[in-house]
Formats: sequence, structure tokens, C-alpha cells
Amino acid sequence: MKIELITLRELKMLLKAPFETSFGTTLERRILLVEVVSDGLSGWAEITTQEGPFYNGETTDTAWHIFCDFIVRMVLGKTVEHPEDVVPLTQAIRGHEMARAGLENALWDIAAQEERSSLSHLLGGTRDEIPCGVSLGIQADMGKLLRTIDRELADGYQRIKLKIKPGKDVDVVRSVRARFPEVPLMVDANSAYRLTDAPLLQELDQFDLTMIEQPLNWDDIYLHAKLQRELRTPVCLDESIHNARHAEAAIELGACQVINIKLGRVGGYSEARRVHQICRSRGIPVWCGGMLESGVGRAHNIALSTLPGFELPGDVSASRRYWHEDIIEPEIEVSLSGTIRVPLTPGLGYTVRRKRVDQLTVRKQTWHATTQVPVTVETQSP
Ligand code: OSB
Ligand code: MG
Repeated sequence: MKIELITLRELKMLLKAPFETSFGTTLERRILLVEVVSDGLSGWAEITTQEGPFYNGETTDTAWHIFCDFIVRMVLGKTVEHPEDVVPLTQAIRGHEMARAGLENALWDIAAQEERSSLSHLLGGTRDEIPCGVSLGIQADMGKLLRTIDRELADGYQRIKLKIKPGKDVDVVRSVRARFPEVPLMVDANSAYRLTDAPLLQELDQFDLTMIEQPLNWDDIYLHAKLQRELRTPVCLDESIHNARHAEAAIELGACQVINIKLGRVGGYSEARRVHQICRSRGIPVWCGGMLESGVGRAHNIALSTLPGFELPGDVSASRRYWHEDIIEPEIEVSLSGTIRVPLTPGLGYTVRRKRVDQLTVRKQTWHATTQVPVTVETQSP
């Protein structure tokens, strides 16, 4: 595959409803899409940064900068045998996993098309459908939260994840558990607690949660091991795991019993498959997390979720939960038994709606291998 053309776009997309986590509220998404052209085929991927540096250190704007000013220069015009071969080309970059993942993942889409294989098959996926859960943002109103859960369960979703933060934790979980005694339920704190909060987190043990995701500091492993020893509820790590070394350390230290794998957070498919392999060899179940992606990022999450270790329902849900209109065709749909059918067509398995993408684009840069310099720069006022 020769990397002949790269296009980076920023899209403005309004979520159907604001999404609140312990680190902030999002309504207007700034989505970055990468398109790579090689051998006449287009590969697509999403850079899954959030707008501010509050989930990890990256933002839409840092990713734009790193992608344009470093990644493109390192890879444009280069030829790789396999998508994994692009990873060493950008290895000198420290951090910025999401920006790097955008490039690598687009090449996987191309490679799958070249092999006339679904992306899932090329990755070694073994499932023809994947189990789905939902992640529910923090709600001001308890009645509204309970009604939302009713609706998600009626739609078939297999587990409910509640975002929590100090002051919106034990009582919220108690009310939800009282109303839904049997539902597989978990919570995600997005690093809102400290080890000194262990007594409060122990109160959650009584609600039979499948796990508590990322309770402590975003860059910690060691303190999670101390906390896990104090809790019956399994700890799941999200923010803390940036690569396979982190996963191995966390497992060996006893810092978690589950790992949430996000393609962007670990820097792309190569590293995600390594994390998956380590977890599988140690009997640690994994599931695929979400970053409020557009259909492009979501389609990649579906492919990843077909690997054998993804035994638990992920935060991979239907397009219509987030968007009035998604940018892929068909939109992602979830069955009444809470599953997504994995597409079998070559590549990503969904078609990018170019017209829709163009309508939503607020800035765009294209690089050709022959010229090296950006040949089109287009900026619309947002
Ligand atoms: O921690 O899993 C998280 C959204 C943005 C940033 C971090 C997280 C989330 C979610 C939503 O939980 C997942 C989704 O539905 O895309
Ligand atoms: Mg999380």
C-alpha cells in the first residue's frame, strides 16, 4: 500500500442530547475524520479525541496539529506491506495515541478492501454479532434517568452503565438497583475519586455491579491495585491503559479484573490487539469502550469487538442514540436482543456519506504524495 493521498477533516456534529460525565458536558462534537487513498481505494477512520483535555491529554486541536505537522510528514508517500508497518513510522511521537490511531486504522480499512475481506475477518474476529450496552450520562433528574433506562432495556440493550461523580453516586445507584433488581449494571467514574474515598466506594459493593470503571486518577495503576483489594466489585480500567505494557502491569499488580479497550486511547489496532492478547492470556475479559464517535469510529469499534476476548457488552450502540443523522450508510442498528450484526462486505462494511460529510465539514486539508505540501485548505465558518 502506497500512502498516496491523505485528507483530514473536522466535522461539527450536534449530539441529540448533552452527555455529562464527571469531567464535563458535551453537546457539540468536533469530529476528526482521516481519509487515506492507496491503490485507488479510500480508507476511513476517526480520531477519537474529545474537545477538551479532560478525558486524556489530547484534544481536537492537538490532534489536528500533531496529525498535520508530524504524522503526515512521516508517512506520506511511504509504502507499507501491512497496516501494522505504519506504526514504526510514527513511533517517535510520544503520546498522542488518538492522532496516531487515526492513520493506522484508515490503513486497515484499505487493507481489508484489498483482500476483499471484512475488517472483522482481517483482524481475526470470530463473532458475527456483538453484544451491546449503553453508557448513560449523569442526569439532573432521577425520574428521567429511570425512564431512560426503561427505554434502553425495551430497545434490547444488555447492560446499563451509569456515569457517576461525587454526590451523584451511591444514592443514584441505589434508586436504579431498587427499580431494576436484575439488570446487569456498572458505573464509570472517569477518575473522579481518590483512594481516601474507598469507604464510599465500598458502599457500592452491595448493589451487585458487574464492575466499577476507572474510579481513581487517570494516570494511575498502583493505587487501583490498593483499591481493588478493598472492594468486592471488580475494577475495570479505561483511562489508565495506553498500551500493552500498562495492561500487563495492571493485571500483574491486581489493579483491575476487566479492561475497557478503546482503539484511540491505545494508538490503533496493532496495540489494541496486543492489549487484547495479554488480557486473553491472563483470563481478563475485555470490552470495547466508546468516545461519542460518529458512525466511522463506531464502525471500527464494531470490527474490534468481534475479537474472541470481547466477551462483555461494549459501549457500542446505535447511531440513533447519538445523532439525528449519521454520516454512514446504513446507520448502525441494534436488534431487540441487544446485538449488532457485523457487516460482511469488504473493509469497514459501511459507506461514508460523502455529501453529508461535506455539509458538516468546517475545515479540511489534503496532502498528495507528489507535492508533500497541503494542496487544498478549506475553512468554512463553523
Ligand atoms: O469513559 O467511557 C468513557 C464518552 C466520552 C469520553 C469517555 C467515555 C465516554 C462514554 C460514552 O462512556 C461511550 C459512548 O457511548 O460512546
Ligand atoms: Mg470510561
